[in-house]
Amino acid sequence: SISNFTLTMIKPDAVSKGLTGSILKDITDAGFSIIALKLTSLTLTDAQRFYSIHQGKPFYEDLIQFMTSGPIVAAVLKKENAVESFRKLIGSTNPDQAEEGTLRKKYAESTQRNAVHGSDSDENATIEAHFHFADREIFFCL
Ligand code: YYY
Ligand code: MG
Repeated sequence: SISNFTLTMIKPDAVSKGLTGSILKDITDAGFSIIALKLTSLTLTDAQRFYSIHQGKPFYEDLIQFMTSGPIVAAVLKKENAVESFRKLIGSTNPDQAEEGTLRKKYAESTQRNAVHGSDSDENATIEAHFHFADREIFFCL
């Protein structure tokens, strides 16, 4: 199905290394419009809620710890078929398996510290966009 938008987070590893500008440029060069954007952070409760689907998995506690360790950048991105197109741009969860030219290949340190989040379905893109942004902060006109 065709979705117009997806939600991304530039994760604490990439923000702390000053990669925000490069990553946003790669994203817009790939044809996405940034229709919402903020430098923010996740509280413990926020991170537990955002990643609740992964609760109980062996990596969950460390993931929550990492995602609350520093500032992140949240953005809503608009493009035709945005969810699938952006998942292709970010590459595999494990950067060692990510294709050349993908954001995780270029910027990730490890499976946990993998630089960028992307929504995995249209339904989750809607949930995740509203997790970070009020309606008035999302500009579909862009
Ligand atoms: O959607 P994606 O981010 O590519 O991976 P998920 O399977 O949804 O896992 C979310 C997040 O959890 C992943 O980006 C890093 C972390 N993680 C991990 O630390 N170790 C794993 N074996 C799997 C995922
Ligand atoms: Mg996922």
